[in-house]
Amino acid sequence: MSNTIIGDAVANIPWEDKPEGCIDVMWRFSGNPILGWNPIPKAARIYNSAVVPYNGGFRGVFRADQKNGRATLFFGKSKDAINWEIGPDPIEWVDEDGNPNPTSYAYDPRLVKLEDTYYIIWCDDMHGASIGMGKTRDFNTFTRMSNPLMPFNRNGVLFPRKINGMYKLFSRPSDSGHTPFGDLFLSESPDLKYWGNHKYVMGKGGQGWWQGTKIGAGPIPIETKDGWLSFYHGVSGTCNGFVYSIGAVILDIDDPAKVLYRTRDYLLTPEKDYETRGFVPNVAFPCANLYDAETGRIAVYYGAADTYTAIAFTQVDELLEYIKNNSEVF
Ligand code: BMA
Repeated sequence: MSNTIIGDAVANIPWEDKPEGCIDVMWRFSGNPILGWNPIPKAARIYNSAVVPYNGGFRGVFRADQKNGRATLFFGKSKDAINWEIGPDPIEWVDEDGNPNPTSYAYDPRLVKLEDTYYIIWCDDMHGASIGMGKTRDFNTFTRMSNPLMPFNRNGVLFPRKINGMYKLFSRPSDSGHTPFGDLFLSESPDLKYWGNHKYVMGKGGQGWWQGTKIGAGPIPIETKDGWLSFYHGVSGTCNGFVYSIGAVILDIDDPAKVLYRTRDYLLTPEKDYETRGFVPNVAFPCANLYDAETGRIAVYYGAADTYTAIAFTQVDELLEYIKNNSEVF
């Protein structure tokens, strides 16, 4: 029993106990990667993807780079959140009137249940990288909504409930290329359409060189008794290119623009072959988490090397304690 997470008990999320001798607070699934090269006929690589519990099983929205190189979103379902049935075709988006409303490209989806609707947030093309938003109730009809923020922006992450009557959205303002900068901001909306009251949350850098170039929000934040637990990616610029690692932050429960604690050291950095070798080497990019509120088990889904989908585990009480005791000074 843990009861530190305020949320549902989902006993069948993927889980493995920490391997004997492991000193880390986050550890990898021994079955990684769960998706490899050419996982379905229409995709070369599926990674940076989002999953949620659904009717005793799981559903997901997957970033699939097709064989023409373009990133597209596919729908998938699974009984165990490890073995996925994805596609075979990309999601066919419609507008609010039910007319076709295709994306030109779409990547790095996040997926969250808010009230009785599942919302998908992704990196969309609005004359350059911008945040896209859409919704579905049944994973059959997918409706595109208006873009919440102006370009250029990426890593939009919606909170799983309203806070003081307002929806909250993380974003990371950027440029139209492989952005060499980036901090985390928070916006709010009464209706998921009009967004404002933008606030700075936290920036790159600090003591941790692993997050010295840019940072970006990751999975949907998890509500805990100590605040919002939010995994994010931190990027280091090396002479061989960017390196993407995973960190975490605890934010004030009533005002998530307020940082309480933030990891000084990364929780996971590319080490394994499937993280250090692939289409883009040295990338661990978290986009989803599943949790079981009863045991405090958390499974983090991350894209590895822009090629694979992988899972890492952590336990909420151990993790919160670790973050508090090894926090960034800011
Ligand atoms: C970012 C995004 C991610 C990708 C990462 C590393 O800018 O495009 O989708 O995983 O770069 O290539």
